Amino acid sequence: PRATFLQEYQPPAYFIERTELAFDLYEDYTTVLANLHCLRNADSTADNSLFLHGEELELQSLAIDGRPLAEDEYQISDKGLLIHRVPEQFELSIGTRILPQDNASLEGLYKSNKMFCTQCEAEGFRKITYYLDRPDVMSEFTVTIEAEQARYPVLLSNGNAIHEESLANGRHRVRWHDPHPKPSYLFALVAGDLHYIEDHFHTMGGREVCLRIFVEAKDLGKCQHAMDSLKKSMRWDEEVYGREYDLDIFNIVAVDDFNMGAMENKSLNIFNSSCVLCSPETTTDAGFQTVEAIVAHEYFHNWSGNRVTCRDWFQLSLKEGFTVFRDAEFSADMGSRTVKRVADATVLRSHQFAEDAGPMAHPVRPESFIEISNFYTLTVYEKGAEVVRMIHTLLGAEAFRRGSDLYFERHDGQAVTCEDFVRAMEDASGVDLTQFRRWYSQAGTPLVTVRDDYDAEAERYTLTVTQSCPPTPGQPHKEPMLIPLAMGLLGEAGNLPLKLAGQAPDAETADNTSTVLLLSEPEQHFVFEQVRERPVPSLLRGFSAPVRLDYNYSRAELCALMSRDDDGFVRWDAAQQLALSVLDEIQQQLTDGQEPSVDPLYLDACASLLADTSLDPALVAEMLRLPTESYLAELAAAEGADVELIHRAREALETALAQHAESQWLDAYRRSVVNAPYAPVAEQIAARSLRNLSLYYLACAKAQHIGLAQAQYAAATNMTDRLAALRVISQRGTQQQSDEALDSFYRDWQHDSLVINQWLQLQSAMPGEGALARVRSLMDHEAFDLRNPNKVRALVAGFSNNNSLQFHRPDGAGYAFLAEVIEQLNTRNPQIASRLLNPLTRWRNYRPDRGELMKAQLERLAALPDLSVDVYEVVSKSLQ
Ligand code: B3K
Ligand code: ZN
Repeated sequence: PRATFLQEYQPPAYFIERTELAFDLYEDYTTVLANLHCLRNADSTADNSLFLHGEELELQSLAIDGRPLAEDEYQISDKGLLIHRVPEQFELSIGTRILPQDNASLEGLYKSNKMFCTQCEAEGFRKITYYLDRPDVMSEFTVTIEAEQARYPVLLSNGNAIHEESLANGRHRVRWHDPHPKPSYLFALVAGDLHYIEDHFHTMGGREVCLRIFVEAKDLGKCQHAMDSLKKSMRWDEEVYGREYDLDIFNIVAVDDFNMGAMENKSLNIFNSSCVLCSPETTTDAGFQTVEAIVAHEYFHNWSGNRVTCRDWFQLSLKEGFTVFRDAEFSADMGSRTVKRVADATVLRSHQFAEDAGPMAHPVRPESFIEISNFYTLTVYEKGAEVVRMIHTLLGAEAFRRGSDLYFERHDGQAVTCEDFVRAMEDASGVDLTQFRRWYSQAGTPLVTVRDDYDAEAERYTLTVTQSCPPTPGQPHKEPMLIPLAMGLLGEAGNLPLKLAGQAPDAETADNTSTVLLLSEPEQHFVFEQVRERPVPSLLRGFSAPVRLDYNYSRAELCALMSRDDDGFVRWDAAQQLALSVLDEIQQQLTDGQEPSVDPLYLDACASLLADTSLDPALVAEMLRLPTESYLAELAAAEGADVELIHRAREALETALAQHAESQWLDAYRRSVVNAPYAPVAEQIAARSLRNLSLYYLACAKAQHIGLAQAQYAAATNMTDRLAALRVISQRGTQQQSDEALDSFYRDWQHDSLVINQWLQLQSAMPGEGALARVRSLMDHEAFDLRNPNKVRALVAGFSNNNSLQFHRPDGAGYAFLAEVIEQLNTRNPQIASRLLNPLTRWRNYRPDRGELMKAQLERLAALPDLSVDVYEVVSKSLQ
C-alpha cells in the first residue's frame, strides 16, 4: 500500500456542481444512478482525463451527455474509474449496482438490523458510486430513494423532502434536495421502519426548525435527553459563537451497528444508538453526559465542518479539534467546568501522550497517511482541541470570538486548511501566531521543566523554565513551541498577588493571583518581586497546555496545593502526583522484598479531603481515584513497565486508603445519598460519583461491606447506582456473590442490548486468572455479536485496555486472544480491527518478557495473506 502526502496536494481538475442520485433499494442488491454535472477547474493544469474514486462497485452504465461510452473510452481498476477524455462541461451518468446487505465494513451504504444507512466519512462514498470523493469537491445534492413501502416507510437524506409518491408495486419514492453544496463525505441516506419524537427550535433569526430523532419503535422512550441536548446545543452555539442553524429541519437517526460515535451529515446526523438513547433505568450518568456531548459535537459541526469544511484529510483537525474544543466548552457550561477539564486532561495524559510517544505518533496536522481512517486519533481530536484552547488562552475570549466570526465569514462555503483558521485568528486579534503554528506540524509531547529559587532577603522568586520535545517517527529534532503556562504562587494564607519583574503593575494585574507565562525559548527565567515568603508554585493551571510538567515537589508541597490552591485542576493534579509518588515508594518497597507501608501524610490528606463537605463532591471523587494501571504502565515505559509490580503496588495503596479512611468513606457514602428523582444534573452526578467511589473503597476495606453493595443493587432505581454496585460485587465479592449478581442482572436486562453491553464491559475488567476464559466464553454468549462494534469494544477492547494484569498474562494468551479477534475482523471490518491493535502497539513499553510476546503477535498479523490496508499500516509502523 502506498502513502498519501500533504505535500502532494493538487486542486481537483474537475468540479461537480450538481449531483443527482437515484437509489433503488432491494433485499439482494441496490442500484445507484448518478447524474453528475461536471465542470473543468479553470485553474487546473492537468490533462483532460477524469479519474473518479470507486470501490466494490459493479458498473452497469456510463454515458456523457447521454452518449454511452465505448469500452475503450474508459478503464476500471479496484480504486476507480478513469475516463480518458472528457469535455470542459458535461453531464456524466453512471449506473452502478452495490450489495449493502453484504457490507460488513459499515462504510458506504450498509444494513444495520433491518434498516439501510450510510457512513461516508472519510472515503466511504466511493463505495456507493464513482465520484470525486474528496472534501474539496462540493456539490449540490438531489437524492431520490425508492424502496418497498411496508419494510421501509421512512426514507431520509440530506436537506428538505421535495417530493413523495407511492408507486403501484408496493414501493414508494421520496426525493430530497440539499441547497447547501457539500462534499460527498457529508452525504447520508437512511431507509427503515423508524419512528420519531419531534420538537421545535426557534432560531435567533426567528426561524422555526423542526427537530426529529428517528429510532426503532421500542426506543421511542429513550430520546428525550438527546432532544434536550440538541436544543441546548443550538442555543449555546447562537449565544457563544453567534452561529444559527441554516435549514428548516434537523434529523438524528439512531443505528445499532456503527463504527464510531456519530456522524455530522448535513441535517441528517447518524448516531450510534449508544450515543443517543438513554433513560435513567438503563443509562449511567456517564452515558447521559456522553449523549449530551456527542449530540452537541455533531450539531456544532454544522458550522465547524459543514459550512466550512476541510480542503483535504490532512486538515482533519481543522474541523475535529475545533469542534471538540467547542463541545468541551459546552459541556463545561452545562455541568462542572473543573470536573470536565480533569476528565479531558486525564484522557489526554493517559492516552494521547502515549500515542504521541508511540510508533503511530503524528502531528495534529499529519503529513502522510496510508489509510485515513487510522488518523481519527486522540492527537487529531483531543490534542487538536488543546491547540485551539491555547489560541483561546493566548487571544482571550473576545479576540477569539472575533477570530471565529472572521473565520466563518471569510470561509463560508469553502474547503480550507488549518492555516486558514490560524490566519483568521491572527487577523482578527493582531496576535502573531508564527511560532505557535509548530503545534500543528510537530508531533510529540513537550516536556516543561521548572526549577525555582527564592531570595528571602530580596523577596525575589525566580522560576527557570526549560522546554524540550522528544523525537518522534520522522521528526528527530524539534524546535521550541509557544507554550502558555498558566500559574500562580501559593503562600501560607492562600494564593499570593503576582508582580512579574519588568511588568508594569497596572490596575488590572496588580492584584492578580494568576498569570500566563509565555514559553518560547528552550530556557527562560521569570522573576517575581515582593514575594514575602517562599511560595509553592501552582503550575499549569487549568491544564493550560498539553505538556508534561516536571517540578520537584515535596510531598508537603503537594499536600498544600491539594488542599488549598485556588485552581481546581492543580488541586486534582497535586493529588494525582502525590499518589504517584507514594506508589513509586511502594513499588520500591515491594522490589526490596519489604512489606509496603504507605506514607501517612498521603492517607491523612485524603481523609481530610473526604471529610471536607465544603468541596464539590465530584472533584473530591476524582482526587481520590487512583491512576489506572495502564496509565502507570505508560509512565514506567522508559524502564520497561512491570505489570505485576504496578498491580501489587496499586492494590496495596487502594487497600491502605480504604482502611485508613474507612469511617470517612462510610460517612461520605451515607451523606451522598440522592433523594430527589433521578436527573442527569451536575449536583446529583457529583453525589452519586462520590457515593459510588465510597462504596468501592468500603468493599476494599472489609469483605462485610459487600452487603452495602448488595443492598444498593437491590434498591437501585437508576443504572448508575445499579451498575456501580454490580461492579463492586463482581470485583470484590466472593465467586458466588459475583455470579449471582451477574446472572440476575442478565435476566433483568437481556432484552436491552445497550445495557447488556455494559454488562459485557464490566465482566471484561473482572480480576483473577479466569478473566480471559470468561471473556472467551462471553464471545460465544447469545448476547455477543462480532459484527456489532459496540459489543466488540465492550468485551474485547474492554479486556485489552482495562484489564491490564490479565491482558498481560505471562503466558501471552491475552495477546494471542486479541490477535485472533483482529484476524477475524481484518477483512470484515478493517476499521475496527485496526483500532483493536492499539494496546499491542505499545510493546516497547513493557519488560522484554512481555514485549517480545506482544511483538510476536504483531509479526503474526503482519504475515497474514489478506491483510487490510488499515491493519497493515498500524502493524507495520509498530514494528518499524
Ligand atoms: N466526523 C465523524 C468521524 C468519522 C470517522 C470516520 N472514520 C464523527 C465526528 O467526529 O463527529
Ligand atoms: Zn467530529
